[in-house]
Amino acid sequence: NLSVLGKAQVPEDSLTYCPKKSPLVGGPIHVTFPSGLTLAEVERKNPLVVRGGRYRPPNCEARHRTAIIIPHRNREHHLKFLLYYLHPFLQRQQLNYAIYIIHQAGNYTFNRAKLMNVGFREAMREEEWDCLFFHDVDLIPEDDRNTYTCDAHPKHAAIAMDKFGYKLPYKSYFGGVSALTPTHYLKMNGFPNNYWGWGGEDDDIGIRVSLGGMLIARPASNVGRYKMIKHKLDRGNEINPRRFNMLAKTRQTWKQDGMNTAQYEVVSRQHRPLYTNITVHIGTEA
Ligand code: UDH
Ligand code: NGS
Repeated sequence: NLSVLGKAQVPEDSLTYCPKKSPLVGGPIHVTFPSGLTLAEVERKNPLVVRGGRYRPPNCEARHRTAIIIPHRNREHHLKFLLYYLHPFLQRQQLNYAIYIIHQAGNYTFNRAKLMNVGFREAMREEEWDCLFFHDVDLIPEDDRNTYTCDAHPKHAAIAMDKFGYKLPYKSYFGGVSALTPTHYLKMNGFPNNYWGWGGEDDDIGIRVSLGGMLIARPASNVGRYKMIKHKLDRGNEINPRRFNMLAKTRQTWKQDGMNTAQYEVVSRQHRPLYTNITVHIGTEA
C-alpha cells in the first residue's frame, strides 16, 4: 500500500538497479589504526547494517550479492579494524553483502582452508550469493576501486600488499584475499581440508584453480592494494612441515579432498550486529 509509505521508504519491488559504477566510490584509502576504537563505535558509524552484518543499498537494488568469509580464531583486535574499514567500503560499492566470521572452536592446530569450506556452505545456506570473498582478518583494502564482485575467473585480489612492497611475492601467489563464484568454487571442489597449520594451503588453492580448468583474474596493481596489520605467527598455527609433500600431490588428491568431503559440526550461529559468527568444530589431523 503506497499511501502509507513515507517519502524515504520505497517499496522493495519498485527499486531500480544501482548504477553500474557506484557514484560513492573514491580512490586510495588512507588506512590508520585509531587507538581506543570499539565495536560499538563501528556500529554507530554503520547505522544501516543489520543483524548478522548484512546490508543492502537503501535507494537502489544492488547488482551484486557478495558474502565475505573470514577464517578466525583469537584475532578480535584485527577483526575490529577490518570491520571498521570493510563495512563503509562495501557500502560505497553499493553491494548487497554480509560478513561471516568462521571461528574455529578449541585449541587444535588452525586450518584456514577448511574453515573457508565451512564458510562457503554455511553462507550459501542463507542466501544465493553470487560471489564469495575469502578474506584474511588482517588485510585492509587501500583503494575503493578494488571492487568486491566476481570476475569470469577466480580472482586473486590481494596482489599488492605492503609487506611485500606492493608486489606479488611470487607469480602464482594466491593468498590473503580471493573471490570466487559458487560455480568456480564447485568446479575446483572447493579448498583442501588437510592443511593444518601455517603455509601452502593458498598455493594448493591456486593449483586447484588451474586443475578446475580456470585462470586467475587479478585487479590492477594500483588498485589491489592492502595494508597488513602486523603480527607474529599465532600459537596453534605452527608452520606445517608436510606442506611441500602435500603440494606435490594436489593433482592426485583434489577430487577426493575438498568441498565434497568437508566434515564439521557447527557449534553456534550468532547474528551479531556487525557480522554473523559461526563457531565450528572441524576435527583434527588424520
Ligand atoms: N587466523 C586466525 N587465527 C589464527 C591463525 C590464523 O584468525 O590463530 C586467520 C586470520 O584470518 C589470518 C589468516 O588466518 O589472517 C592467515 O593466517 P596468518 O595471518 O597467521 O598468516 P600470514 O601468512 O602471517 O598472514 C603469518 C606471519 C608469520 C609467518 C612466518 C612464516 N615464514
Ligand atoms: C609461501 C607459502 C604460502 C604463503 C607465502 C607468503 O612460501 O603459503 O609464502 O608467506 N607457501 C608454502 O609455504 C608452500 S608470508 O610471507 O605471508 O609469510 O602465503
